[in-house]
Amino acid sequence: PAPHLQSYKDRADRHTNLAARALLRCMDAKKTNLAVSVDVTRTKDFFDIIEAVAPYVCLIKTHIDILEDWEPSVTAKLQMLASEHNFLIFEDRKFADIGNTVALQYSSGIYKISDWAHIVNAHPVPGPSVITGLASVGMKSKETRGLLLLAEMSTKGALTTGNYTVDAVRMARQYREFVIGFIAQRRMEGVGASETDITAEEDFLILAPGVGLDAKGDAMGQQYRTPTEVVTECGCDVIIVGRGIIGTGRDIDVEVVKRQAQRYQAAGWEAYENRVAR
Ligand code: BMP
Repeated sequence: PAPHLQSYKDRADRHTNLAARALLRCMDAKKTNLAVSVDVTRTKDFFDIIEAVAPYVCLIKTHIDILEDWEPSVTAKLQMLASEHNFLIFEDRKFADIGNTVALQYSSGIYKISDWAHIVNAHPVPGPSVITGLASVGMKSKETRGLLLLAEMSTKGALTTGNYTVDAVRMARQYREFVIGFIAQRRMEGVGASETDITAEEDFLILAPGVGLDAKGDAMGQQYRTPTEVVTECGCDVIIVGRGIIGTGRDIDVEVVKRQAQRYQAAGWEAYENRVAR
């Protein structure tokens, strides 16, 4: 059967990339396909949110460069929490430059992303060299690292359509040891593939942003769908939720954050169970 009709556990047992395997294992063990996007600018809020949602997530998604009071101890603590609470870390860096530059942006600068992020993502726009550049760092790491390509975006008017998406999937197929899946809005197996392109062991994870239970969008082009639409109907594996959980106000209410995380975890898991039971 297609990957999205199999259980996360079976897929974990079969997956050859260690980061993908760890993520699927964690999803199965914690019964969650929820990733929380911790888009806040103060380190205190960042950790308050992570500690509140940790039991309910498989993945914490960061934009590390929006923290105004970042210091090296932040990423050290994040790593500690990840192993303590069993979740993976995804830095949403969206690399999009020549291979040499993305390798430096991944490994160096003040953030040294490859030291602590299990998963990163890249725009396919530069072509395959963006993958090989990042792989020159990620595949050397002793740790388990994986890359997601942005095959589709959630925003109104996104240019990630048609042949662009098809070519993104073709690129990923050439580098299956490092590219573990896509940021996308639906499954990608059928996209741009002739029968011979797809091998039985191909299992790309689909992580979908643009998920909300209460709002349809924001004032800046974001569009939301429900976990049922995203997971059951479109076959995505992980729901990425930011403001639906952390709220839009300046102050963080950890009790509300916790309740919303539980709510999205339950909705995401039910949507998954309805999918594999079909
Ligand atoms: P929110 O749920 O608050 O709309 O946040 C969505 C998060 O996912 C943001 O961090 C954004 O950068 C990211 N994202 C997205 O919304 N759409 C995409 O297509 C790709 C993204 O990484």
